[in-house]
Amino acid sequence: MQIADVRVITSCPGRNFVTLKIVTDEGVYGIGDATLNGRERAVAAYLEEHVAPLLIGRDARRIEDAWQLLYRGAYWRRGPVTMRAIAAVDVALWDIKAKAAGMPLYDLLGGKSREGVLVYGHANGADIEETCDEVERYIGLGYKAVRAQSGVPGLDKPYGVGRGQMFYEPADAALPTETIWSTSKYLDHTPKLFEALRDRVGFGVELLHDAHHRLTPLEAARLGKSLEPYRLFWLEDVTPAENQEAFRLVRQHTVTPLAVGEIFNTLWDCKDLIQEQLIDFIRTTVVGAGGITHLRRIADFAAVWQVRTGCHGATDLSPVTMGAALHFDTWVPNFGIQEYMRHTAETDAVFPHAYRFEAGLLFPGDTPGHGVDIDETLAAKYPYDPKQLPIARLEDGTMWNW
Ligand code: KDG
Ligand code: MG
Repeated sequence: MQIADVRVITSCPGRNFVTLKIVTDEGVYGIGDATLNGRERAVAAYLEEHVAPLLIGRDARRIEDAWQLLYRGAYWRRGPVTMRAIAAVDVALWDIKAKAAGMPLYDLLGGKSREGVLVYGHANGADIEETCDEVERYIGLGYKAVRAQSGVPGLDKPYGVGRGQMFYEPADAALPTETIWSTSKYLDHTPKLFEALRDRVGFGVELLHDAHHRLTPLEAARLGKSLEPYRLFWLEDVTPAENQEAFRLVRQHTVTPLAVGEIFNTLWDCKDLIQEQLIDFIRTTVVGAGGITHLRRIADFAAVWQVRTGCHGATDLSPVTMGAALHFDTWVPNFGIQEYMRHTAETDAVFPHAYRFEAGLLFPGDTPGHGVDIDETLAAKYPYDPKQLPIARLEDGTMWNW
């Protein structure tokens, strides 16, 4: 079964997505996601110029060899652009193999470890009251786990607060929107949010929160400690993790569970965090970390230290990544939770998919492959629309982490 055609499809059905379609000489095709929010063209060019010519004529069944070719063979390793391009090829090839075998992908990976995939939704509000209302709305929709983000008094556009939608869409302008950040205002406010939430909804629902890389290790430790009474499922990205050792300080001071990794691309980015048991959940996902082939290695490594998975699943991860991640989640023994932000109706129409939500769980469906397709004719009606992520500055103008 040889690779006969490789197509890169860039489209904006509500937001930008880069999708890879690999077609074999036997007519079976596979779909992969290559979206890198705000830097879409870089991955599309990497795939078109440097990867597609290597794939034509290769045996589509040799997934591992293709992965090694693209990783080792490029000489220049790792990084978000390279690893997303590799992920797109890898996921498309797993899709082809599972379709050719007539199996849902989870069966090819080793079969179901669970019946359904626990997901968390995104509740956000302009203030504490509105956020509590939103969390209740999610509970009413059947969610068993909810991430809560609230506006902070004195800060205009804090991270994670949407505009009356069921999702938070940060990439909103062709040039980055500037936001202002104050750690002290945020640290004063956030424990009040979770106190109010537990008063309102009790302890029967899992609550999560994302600090989005804004804190220093000591501030992160303080936040973790102050949130302990409210028993979070996890506290995410409390401090940037380029320096993995920074998490030692956080860990020494709090038993609030920690989650990191949506911006990591390889096992090398998180191996110290995992083997020193500095985190509880690893957030790498299929498109971010080199596809099913590499994500599986990260998960197996994490299992040794009882670190569980928590795949990134914001709207910039296309339905293709969601579908593939759900098959992975259904199989992976050390599963923790899956993030789930709903896509717009336009996105769902361009990517017909087999997965469905029911009573707080997502189910990948049983169609052969990962169960997500692309309607190329419809995709062509939504041309690329350049959008970048916002940036954050401190109140004195200093550039900070968004
Ligand atoms: O593109 C950036 C988003 O994926 C990110 O801001 C979302 O932090 C995020 C999350 O936890 O979903
Ligand atoms: Mg996050």
